[in-house]
Amino acid sequence: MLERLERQRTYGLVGHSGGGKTSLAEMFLFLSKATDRLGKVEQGNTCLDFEPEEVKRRGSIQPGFAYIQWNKHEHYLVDLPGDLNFSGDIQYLLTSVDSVLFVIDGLEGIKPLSKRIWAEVDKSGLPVLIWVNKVDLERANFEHSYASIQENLGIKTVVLFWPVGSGDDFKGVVNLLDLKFYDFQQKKTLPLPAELKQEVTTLRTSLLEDIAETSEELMEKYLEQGSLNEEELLKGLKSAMAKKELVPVVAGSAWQEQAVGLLLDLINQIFFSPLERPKWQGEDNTSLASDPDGPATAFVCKTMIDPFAGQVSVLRVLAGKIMPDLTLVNAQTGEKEKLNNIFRLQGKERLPVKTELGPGAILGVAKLKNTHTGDTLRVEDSNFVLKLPELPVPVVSYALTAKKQGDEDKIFAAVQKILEEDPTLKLERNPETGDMLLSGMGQLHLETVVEKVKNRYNVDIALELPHIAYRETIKAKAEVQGKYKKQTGGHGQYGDCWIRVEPLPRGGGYEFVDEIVGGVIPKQYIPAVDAGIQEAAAKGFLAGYPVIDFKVTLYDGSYHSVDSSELAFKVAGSLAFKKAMEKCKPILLEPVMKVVITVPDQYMGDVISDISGRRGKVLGSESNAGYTEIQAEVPMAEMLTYAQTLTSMTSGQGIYTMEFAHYAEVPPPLAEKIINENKQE
Ligand SMILES: Nc1nc2c(ncn2[C@@H]2O[C@H](COP(=O)(O)OP(=O)(O)O)[C@@H](O)[C@H]2O)c(=O)[nH]1
Ligand SMILES: [Mg+2]
Repeated sequence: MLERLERQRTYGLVGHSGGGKTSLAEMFLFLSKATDRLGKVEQGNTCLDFEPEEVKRRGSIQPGFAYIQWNKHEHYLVDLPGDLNFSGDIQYLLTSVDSVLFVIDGLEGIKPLSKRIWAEVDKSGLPVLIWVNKVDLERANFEHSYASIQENLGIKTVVLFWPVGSGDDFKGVVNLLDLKFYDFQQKKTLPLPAELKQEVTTLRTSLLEDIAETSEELMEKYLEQGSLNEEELLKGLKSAMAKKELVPVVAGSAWQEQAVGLLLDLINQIFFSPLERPKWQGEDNTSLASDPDGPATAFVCKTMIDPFAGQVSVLRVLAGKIMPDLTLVNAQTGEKEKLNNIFRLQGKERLPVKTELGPGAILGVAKLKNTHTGDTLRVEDSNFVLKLPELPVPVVSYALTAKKQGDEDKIFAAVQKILEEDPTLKLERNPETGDMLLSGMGQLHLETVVEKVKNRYNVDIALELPHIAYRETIKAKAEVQGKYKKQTGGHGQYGDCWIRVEPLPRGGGYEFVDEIVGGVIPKQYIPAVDAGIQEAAAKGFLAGYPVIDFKVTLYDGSYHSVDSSELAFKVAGSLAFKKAMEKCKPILLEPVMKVVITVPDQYMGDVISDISGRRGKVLGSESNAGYTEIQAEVPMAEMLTYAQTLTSMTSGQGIYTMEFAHYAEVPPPLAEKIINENKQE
């Protein structure tokens, strides 16, 4: 098995949507004969974008998994979504691969959103190889793309495949590792043409120097021999990649199969095998070696729901050996899970596996009992739990409603199933507003949920703006009496209390102070007064929203030895509260969000003036590497459709995060409008 694992590569194709990741993976499948027909994204017939939502969009919204064999090596490859709407997948899958093939569009170079995705790759610490794609296009410009990589990604790069020509004139690439010229027309390797020698010599020298500089030993050799042989170069390069000191760059075209075969060879040469990767980091400072003889352990990096076959868990084998019928324990749920059938994933196809698979394998298993994305499966006597990357908090929320009457009950169950697939989605009922709220990373994220529910369960959902959870409070102090007295035939009702009501600072909540002396209200009735006040406060006074941030002091009252009861004092409390509200200058409060917006510098002015237009307050801004981060506080009611605005204002280059900050007074004219609307309802 060791020998086999040395020849195994597990990597992710990462990069901005549209760069050509899926097309490249599709070409990998075709060249390696894993498929006999080349799928094309725009024809909607690729192996990897098979979900109806992807076929419709002509683009990936789900990760794709594939397995190929190339020159006696096995590759497990993952085509990651190229959009931060799917950050959850990006994070968990970066955790599950050993290397990254970063794909950029040779026409556009590094786009602002590629930079954001790069930031995730950078955080993952994985070795990276950059593929500059689409060099076949007329306006493609490798020099420009290469410069934009150096300028934007803040890394030291070296060129490994140097493209000769571009567009229709893209003749071939020079592999600077072996100094051979690969000719596209003849589809073979040729000696280096004389006219390229000078340029190639310069590039080769800087490659040698850059690699030599990463290790003292290599530098000595280089100075001694005046060169490095291919083996030394590769070894040096691999270790520099692992230390994140160098990122090699290659160029070609996924579409025309230009240099894709060379790329596969290079992956065999410079990506880590699972035996070479660093140890897995677990919780509580534990670690686990990526060792086939270690305790069998796997990470659930994705869950997919197939309406027919049910749930498929995708596992990355971290250590040990996994084979059909193996039973593992879920570290999170404690459940014993038997892996009845295991299979490799090839898009939607399943390739059954009968043998044992070691670390690095990515495989699917159907119908586990109680296992979710992010869980660790392990042998019984292990205590290893993989440390998870931190997931971003969902920023965009919509209320879900049924388009067809009678579908309301189905919505919750159907959406709940989709949630299994994606830990960055949240579904909750807001008991106060009655909304069924779905929260996610962005509009696109939530729309794909709605599409999936429609395609899989035939339930039509509309996304609507959520209701705002307003609050009420007071601005003045008052002392009032609440007296409840009822004389009926027999047993009467008597409760009487004097309370002082005063405002508390924002966030102060509710306080109740008992200052009764001499038993003017007997002890057992005091909690009833408190309860009566709280009950009335929850129902609100102005517009039916809970009253918060006030203090009540119960300081006087009276009782009747026969007619007094808990109920009577509760009613007295609530009467007192209502009377107090009339005198205490009640106001309406609204939730204010802390918003952090990041946009390319040139949009800063527009974004700031838009925030002011939303009754927002800009707290500060900071510029760094072409981006400005703006911190602001904005009422939630003004942020409900912000995602769309920001996208159109910044051509899709802005992002933001948002969290609840505090409640603040609604300006009086607006408050009046909200109060009137609520009265009508
Ligand atoms: N000319 C050209 N077009 C390409 C190439 N690779 C991908 N494309 C096109 O670029 C678009 C986006 O490709 P896709 O593979 O979906 O990108 P992804 O979002 O990164 O997976 C599609 O229309 C592809 O046909 C390439 O090498 N050359
Ligand atoms: Mg794609």
